[in-house]
Amino acid sequence: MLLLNATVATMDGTPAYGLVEQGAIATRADRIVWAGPARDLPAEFTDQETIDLGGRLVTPGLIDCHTHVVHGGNRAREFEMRLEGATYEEVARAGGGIVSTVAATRSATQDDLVAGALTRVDAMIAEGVSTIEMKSGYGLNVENELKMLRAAKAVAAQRPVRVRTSYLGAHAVPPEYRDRADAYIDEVCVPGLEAAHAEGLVDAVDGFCEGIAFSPAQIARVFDKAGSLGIPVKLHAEQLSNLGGARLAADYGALSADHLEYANAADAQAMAKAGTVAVILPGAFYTLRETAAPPIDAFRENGVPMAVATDCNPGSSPMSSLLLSMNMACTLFRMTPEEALTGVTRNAARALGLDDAGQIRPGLRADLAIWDVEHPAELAYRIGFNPLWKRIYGGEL
Ligand code: DI6
Ligand code: FE
Repeated sequence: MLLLNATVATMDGTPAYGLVEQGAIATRADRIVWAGPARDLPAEFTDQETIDLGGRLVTPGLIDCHTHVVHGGNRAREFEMRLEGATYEEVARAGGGIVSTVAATRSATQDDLVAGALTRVDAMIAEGVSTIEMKSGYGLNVENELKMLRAAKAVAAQRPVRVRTSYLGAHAVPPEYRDRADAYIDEVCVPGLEAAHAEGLVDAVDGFCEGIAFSPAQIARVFDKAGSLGIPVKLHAEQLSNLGGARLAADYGALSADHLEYANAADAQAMAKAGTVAVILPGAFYTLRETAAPPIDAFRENGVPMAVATDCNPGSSPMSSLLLSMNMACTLFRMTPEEALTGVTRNAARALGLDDAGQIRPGLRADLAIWDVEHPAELAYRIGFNPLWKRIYGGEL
């Protein structure tokens, strides 16, 4: 395929979006084989099926690198109760909170989970997303953690989208292990990881390091098992308090540390040294009406790569719009539109350990989003508006 008359945001790390005006992109099978100014296009690519983009903007296909898109039920009633003045305890006593999602996920069949996820995944694809990370973490026993990961894989079989799975057995302590978090790690979380890995269901291992979840020492036990299995790690860190999760992640050479509202400059330095990506999740900040913002300036000054994701989940971020998360990252956290777009392309790929996506250059996958906009800043600027014109996934329109 040959795309002509394109404005190409290559996101290749050169300044100003790596923008090429009057550009051309050639693809063969599922790969980009050439990209650059049309006047430099080699003759060998001119005999291909040609699409004139009329000056439209082409970006790499977007990558949502942190989602809990597979889950049972929803928490709209809990949202309503909180707005009616119910306290957190009242919500919990009425069966709300994360435990209600665990119950709904356990009682769902794998097909139910796939059907529910597809409603959100389709919204993501409609916004130019081509790769989605999906976590387990609402099963919290071996059988149901495996069911969630199998459902994530099944989504990829039913839609033109790439799925990367993260095992999040250390997300919360289930009711049957109340006050026995250590036993949960040893008896469920670690054996569940071994079982999921044996089935080929784990691309990365994640955890929730927080007062209401697991301590750094407990997470370290899960990360040690991941290391012995050769699986990369990432971590929900410093979302509600600073427990040292970001430094733990850096110590383990994590792909990413995510949320980071309570991270500080020392955390940013440790992450920079380890090459750990900061995944910024403005949807959770917004939904929880958090007031502490992640230390964007410290990440910038230390050269920590920043990604942006939806955190799509039924509790703290019931959001499936990656474009909206880009807007929020700019308006709430003062990221630039270029940082936001880098955060859902090049740096999102890095947060998933992918070296074949997130930029437009020869050799990478032909996953492209074509937009009816004049300038890439428009993608972060508009609110609740989807300018996607067409999407190319694996070289297919
Ligand atoms: N941090 C979050 O914001 C979500 N999980 C996590 O580790 C919350 C998940 C939920 O409330 O269902
Ligand atoms: Fe999350």
